Order: sequence, then C-alpha cells, then structure tokens
Amino acid sequence: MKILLYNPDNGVTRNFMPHLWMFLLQALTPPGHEVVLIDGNAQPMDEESIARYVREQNVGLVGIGAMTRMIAKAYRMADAVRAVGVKVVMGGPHVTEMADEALGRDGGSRHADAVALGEADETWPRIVEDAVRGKLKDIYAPVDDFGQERKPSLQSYPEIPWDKIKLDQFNLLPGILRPLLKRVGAGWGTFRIIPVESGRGCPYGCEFCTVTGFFGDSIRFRTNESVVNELLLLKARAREEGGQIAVFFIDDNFAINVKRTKSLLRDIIAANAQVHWVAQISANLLRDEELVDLIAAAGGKWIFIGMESIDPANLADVKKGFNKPGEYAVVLDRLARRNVFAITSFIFGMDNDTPGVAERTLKEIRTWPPGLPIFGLMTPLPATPLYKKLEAAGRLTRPKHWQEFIPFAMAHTPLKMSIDEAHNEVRKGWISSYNPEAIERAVDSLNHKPLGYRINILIARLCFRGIYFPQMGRFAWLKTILENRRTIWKLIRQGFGGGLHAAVPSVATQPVTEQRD
Ligand code: B12
Ligand code: SF4
Repeated sequence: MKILLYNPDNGVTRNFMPHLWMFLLQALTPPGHEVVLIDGNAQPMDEESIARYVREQNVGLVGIGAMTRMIAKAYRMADAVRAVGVKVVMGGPHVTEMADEALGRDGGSRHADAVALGEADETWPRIVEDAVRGKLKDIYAPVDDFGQERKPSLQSYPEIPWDKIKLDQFNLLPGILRPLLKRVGAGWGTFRIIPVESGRGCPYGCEFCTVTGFFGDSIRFRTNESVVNELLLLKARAREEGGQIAVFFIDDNFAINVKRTKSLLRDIIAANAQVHWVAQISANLLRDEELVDLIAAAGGKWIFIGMESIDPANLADVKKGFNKPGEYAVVLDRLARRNVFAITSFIFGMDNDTPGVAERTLKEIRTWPPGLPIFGLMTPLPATPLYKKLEAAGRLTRPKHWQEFIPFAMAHTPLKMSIDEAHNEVRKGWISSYNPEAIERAVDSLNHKPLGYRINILIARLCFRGIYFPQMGRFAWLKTILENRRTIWKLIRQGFGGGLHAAVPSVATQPVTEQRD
C-alpha cells in the first residue's frame, strides 16, 4: 500500500525544520509499504492538490498530524482526501485531546476515519495492517493487555535512515548569504536543522502546557548509544554533501535528569559525534557549571529557555515557580562565557501582567548577553489545566479558538489588562527586539568574538523575526535584507577584510567600528 504522511503548513512561518513524527512513523511502518512524506511548510498544498495527489499516486492511506494551531487546515485537507474515497487517520496532540471533534462525535462533521491517541510508536503498525485489511477502527490507544495506558519505551528506538532520506526541501541557506558564508569556512553548501529526541516526558506540569498530560510525568530515555549513532549518521551526511547539519534536541527538558544528560554528553564527546545543536532546558537546571561545560564541549550552541515571565507571581500562578527570574542573568552569562547563547521565550497576558510588561521585560533583556527573545500570548490549549481553569471561571472568549486560528490573538481575557493591551505588549516586544537597530546592536555586542558568532546571530535574528512579522516569500525576505543592509554590509566587509573605512552605501549614519578577527 502507498501511504502518505502529511503535516499541514502552519500558515505563519515556513517551519525551519522537519517534523519528527513523520520520519519516526515512516521508520516504524511494517515492510512492504511505500511511505511518502509531505510537509506543507516546505511543499505547500491546498485541498484540491492533495485530493489530486492521492488519486493520481494511488495512495491507500493518508496519515495527518497537527498541533492545535494547524488543526483547522488539517481537517480541511482530511475532508478533501476522504471526499475522494481515501481513508484518513489523524494523530498528534490536538486530536488526542479532541478525538470526538475529529470523529464527528461532538455534533460537528467527521474529518478522520481513525484517530491515534497519544504516542503512536506501537499502534502505528497495527493501524497500517488494519487499513490494508479494510478494517480500520475509530480509535487506537496505546494500552497494555489489561487496557491500561502504556507509554512506549524508547529503549528500542528505531534507526531513522537520515543518510538516505531526501531532504532537499529543508535547505535553510538563503542564496544571497552563501558568498559570505563561504568566507566562514568550507562546507556551507547546505544547512539543515534536524529534530532528534533523546527522551520523552516532563514531571513539572506547568499549567499551560500539554506535555505532562500527553507524554506523562515520568521520563523515558533512549540509550546513549542510539542517540550517538544518530548523530554520527547526521554528521556523515553533512560531510558527504558538503553542508552543515545542526540538531534540535526536541526533548522538552533535555537536562531533566542531569546525571543522565551528562553521561550522554560525555558519550557524544568520546565518540566525536559533536554537531552544533539546540536544546530546551529550564533555567533551574543550568546552575550546574559542569553540565554547562559539557554542553559547550558536546556542540551545544543555543539553549531554548522557557522563561515565560520576569514576575515570580505570574510564574507561581502557572505552576512554574521553579523558574527564578533573579537567576536568569547569571544563567545566561554562564552560557555566554562558553559561547552558548539562549532563545528566551516569554508569555504575555498572564494574570498578573499589567500594561508596560513588555518594557519591563525588555529592560531586563537588555542587560543580558545577546540572544533570541521570543514573545507569545497565554493560550489555553485543549485539556491543559489552564484551559479547564479558564473554562470553569467562564473566562474563555473563544473556547474553540483553533476552529478559526488567528496568530498572536488571545482566547481569554487576562485579569489586569485587556486583550488589546496584551496584543500591543507582544507587538512591542517583537518590534523592540527585531528592528534593524536592535539587530545591529545584538551583532555589535559580539564584536569581541570571531566573525562566525556575529553571522550566526544575524541570520538567527533575521529568521526569528519571521515568527511575528510576515516574512514568507522572496519579496518579504528581500525587504528584510534591505532594512538590515547596514549590518549585513558591515559583516560582509569584515568577512572580506577590505574597505573597513568605507561608508555603507546611502545608509551610513554612524561610524562603523573597525573589527578584525
Ligand atoms: C519541536 C517542537 C516545535 C518546533 C516545530 C515543530 C517541528 N518542526 O518539529 C518549534 C520549535 C518551531 C515549535 C513551535 C511551536 N510549538 Co511546538 N513543540 C515541539 C516539541 C518540543 C516536539 C515535537 C516533537 O517532535 N515531538 C516528538 C514526536 C515524536 O512526538 P509527536 O509529534 O507528538 O508525535 C507522536 C504522537 O503525537 C503521534 N503522532 C503525531 N502526529 C501523528 C500523525 C499520525 C497520522 C499518527 C498516526 C500519529 C501521530 O505519533 C508520534 C509518535 O509517538 C513539542 C513537545 C513534544 N515533546 O512533543 C512542542 C509542541 C508540539 N509545541 C507546541 C506549541 C504550542 C508550539 C507553539 C504554538 C508555541 C508558541 N506559543 O509559539 C509554536 C508553534 C509553531 C508553529 N509556527 O507552528 C505544543 C502543541 C500543543 C497543541 N495542543 O497543539 C507542544 C505539544 C508543546 C507544549 N508546550 O504543549 N514546536
Ligand atoms: S512548560 Fe516545559 S517544564 Fe513546564 S511542563 Fe511543559 S515541558 Fe515541562
């Protein structure tokens, strides 16, 4: 049977990396089937084109996975596939919580023939076999022989054949920057970010988060050996294609068991399996100097830290009191001393937020080493404790906000500010952090570091601004590059080592600091 696994585009950004679930389910598909992957972020498709594709390619089963924010598009695509008589199975965090919605049992129309609840590592082969026999069930749940929920063990994690998988659609290098990147070193023909997981689960249970409910509060790990082998495979691929591969460890808290993380990092170093990587780690776990040393030595470059708020009352309110704003600066300095920088994520519209929260947060951020601040709004995702609390209090203004997804729009009213005020605070956060002057300041603040670090933060900032400011398509990118031409030009001149006193054409309003590496 030919199986199509499809992930809808998120409609806001082109996702910078592929979705792991597709590659994982492909690797777990029983032999004898052909599995095709389409990520709508890289290969845009509408309802008509997916219907045509499944007909022309004789696809027998379509699997669709989506987060809450993409679910409306996922349903539309599922409807189009079902309309041409092909079965659809849906999975992922949204339909796990809202299976009745996907199956049309809540009064709405039916979108999926079957729903895979929770982690599908063990149920997927069964789903494929049932589809072949024409006997798909409505619901597949990961349960043991006694009907008790069973989380799959990651001890026998499948080998994802990264060396063979076609990844043409995931080259992130904008052609315009290639000449500059060649100056940094050989091997910049391609640049891809690949998701790798080393464990699942999180015991913290923050009120707004789906993870503890979905993956459970006890943590399951892959073996060090299997993670190291995956990194070696990716490293070999980058070498072969004369490009760069960076890894995003998508574990929700990569250092949740510090002892185990250290042992994994030591094994990565011993096997010479270092690639550049990003991981999510909460600030409280980054107090450990030895851990941070190992992160740097094992290839860690960016750490995503869910700071959420600089207000301890807000943090306590959402059960994230283990975050201590007083130590954020210390943690970030500790990382920066090892040339590891942070993606710092904030949520505005929390119940203790008042107008001015953006400026208060930005004031703190300006005292930190340069990084990538991101700002979002408190969002009640289905089945989270937050959703239940707001629903019970009658505070949801758009209880089914996913049916009409609007980026950066609240679905409930915060207690101490209006919805519009919260939206303005987020806007202010993004404008102040990603305007051309802010980007230039961030790049200049690394003037004492080798050129590669400045190029790195420039590219990262240009990409990250696209999370908030529409930046899809060549024209939008060209505009962004033009707006930031002064900083880009400065780096080009530093890279080529000439004309350091020349003014930036038509935009040089300040003297440019002379800087050589
Ligand atoms: C990596 C990641 C991202 C990446 C993007 C996704 C990518 N390219 O991988 C980035 C960093 C960009 C990101 C951003 C966001 N993310 Co995110 N992200 C994750 C993260 C950490 C890992 C995803 C992953 O690969 N997991 C591992 C795989 C194996 O698990 P899985 O995807 O759930 O798949 C399993 C099952 O669900 C099932 N399954 C999934 N799909 C399908 C399909 C079929 C057909 C079947 C049968 C089974 C199946 O089988 C898989 C194997 O068991 C998850 C948390 C988590 N641990 O999952 C959050 C998570 C998915 N993100 C979340 C959110 C909210 C966001 C943001 C909205 C955050 C924000 N406020 O800005 C943004 C939106 C992004 C966008 N523009 O679309 C939520 C989603 C909750 C929800 N109900 O939708 C999660 C669960 C985290 C959370 N805090 O709750 N994210
Ligand atoms: S926000 Fe992070 S720390 Fe909190 S429950 Fe979710 S994954 Fe765990």
